[in-house]
Amino acid sequence: MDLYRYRISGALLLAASLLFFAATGAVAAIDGVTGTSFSFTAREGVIANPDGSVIPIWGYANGDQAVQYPGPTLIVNQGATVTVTLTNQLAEPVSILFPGQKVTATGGASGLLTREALPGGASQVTYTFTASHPGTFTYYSGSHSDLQVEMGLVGALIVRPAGYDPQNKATWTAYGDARSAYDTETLFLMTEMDPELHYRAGAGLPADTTGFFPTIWFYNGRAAPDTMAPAGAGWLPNQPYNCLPQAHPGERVLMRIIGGGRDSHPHHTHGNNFELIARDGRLLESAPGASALLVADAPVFGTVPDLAVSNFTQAVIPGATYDTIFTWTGQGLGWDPYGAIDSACTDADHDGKDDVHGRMCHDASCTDTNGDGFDDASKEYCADHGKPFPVRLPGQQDLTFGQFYSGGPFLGSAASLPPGQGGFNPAAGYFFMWHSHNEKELTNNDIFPGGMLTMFLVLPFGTDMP
Ligand SMILES: [Cu+2]
Repeated sequence: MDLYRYRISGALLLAASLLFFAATGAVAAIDGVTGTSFSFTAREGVIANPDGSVIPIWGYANGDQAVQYPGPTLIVNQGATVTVTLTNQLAEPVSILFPGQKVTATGGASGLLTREALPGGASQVTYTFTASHPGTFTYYSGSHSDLQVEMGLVGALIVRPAGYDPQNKATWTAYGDARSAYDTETLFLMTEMDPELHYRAGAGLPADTTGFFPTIWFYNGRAAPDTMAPAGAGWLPNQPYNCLPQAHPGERVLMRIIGGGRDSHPHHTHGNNFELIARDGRLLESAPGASALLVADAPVFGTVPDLAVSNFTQAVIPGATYDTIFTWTGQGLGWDPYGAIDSACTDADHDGKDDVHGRMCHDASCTDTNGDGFDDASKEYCADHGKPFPVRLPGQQDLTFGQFYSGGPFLGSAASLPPGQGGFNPAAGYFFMWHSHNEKELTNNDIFPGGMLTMFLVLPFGTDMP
């Protein structure tokens, strides 16, 4: 996206950012259902979109909960025996495929690819598999798939590695070792819809998918700006998941990306490159344990598998999954994003910020004992430490404020704004647009901005996940 477009998009995005900051609770881990035994029902429902459209779907519901798009994210532990029992309330046979898993299916009726639950709710199928490999996987209907996956019968499967403990950050890895360690993770299940097919199928009419022409695009079942609204928002009862990557400088952000639809999508980050570390649930390594150290040319701190690939766009192919690690440091800006050194920074309440100005206080020196070029604690890029902001900011009365402007260009610097301005970025973070690099896919039924688009938020140190 160019800057001009970014600016005109602000008006719509601000509404979402407001909601975003109203959200509470840590979002370091992906939302989903945990356990070993699950009961899904395939049912009709609807989703609501930012363009005002209400689109009929066929979705998987978890237990007696609402039908949802996408299906419930299954989060299971490596080694667990997982069972999913499927009941069908749709008008045609339905099933679930778990690519990458050795599945035993019992009950129901024999279908083309697996056993199917027949219409009417009476015949159930139980799928059983052992989650032997950690990683990012998907599941979707193996019956009449050209229509049923389009209609919404698709979801994510995450297998936590052995030893994973949600309370112990030291155990947070995607694949069981330091090469896939992360501080925060976000799911990007990428899908698209042709609403005409949904209106026809939802009305019980024949829906010919050969004329497939999508006009709305989704991360985790939501089109922007709803991607940034809180998870579980009450006005989106069938779209419980949001898509809100966020991290402090230097932290490792795990993106779990899934091609969940029929089209390929170029998933694109701003702010830095990412390292692609795994595909389809397998690390990109030349031998088990082979690793590369990327400190010198960070984008990420620590190790990655030796065949990891650095890029700023990932082609996401239908049915495939990708794990990437992203880190933001501000390296290469050429100025100090924490603000010029202010020897008069007074921090009596020890919140890391100047008591009067609110801007981040930081040391007069960058402390780099391990020689990686970055401050040991803040991950500030030492070569830019203390470098002044490269232009002179106009006076307040001469500025037009962007919706996310905190009153100053520095991270954590919530400086004063005129009355009526601000409030959308109280943490004084940096926002980077992450989106599909196919610009057509940044719309909701031809209305820009929308679709496969969200914001990555850099949080200042001393501030927590909203
Ligand atoms: Cu862009």
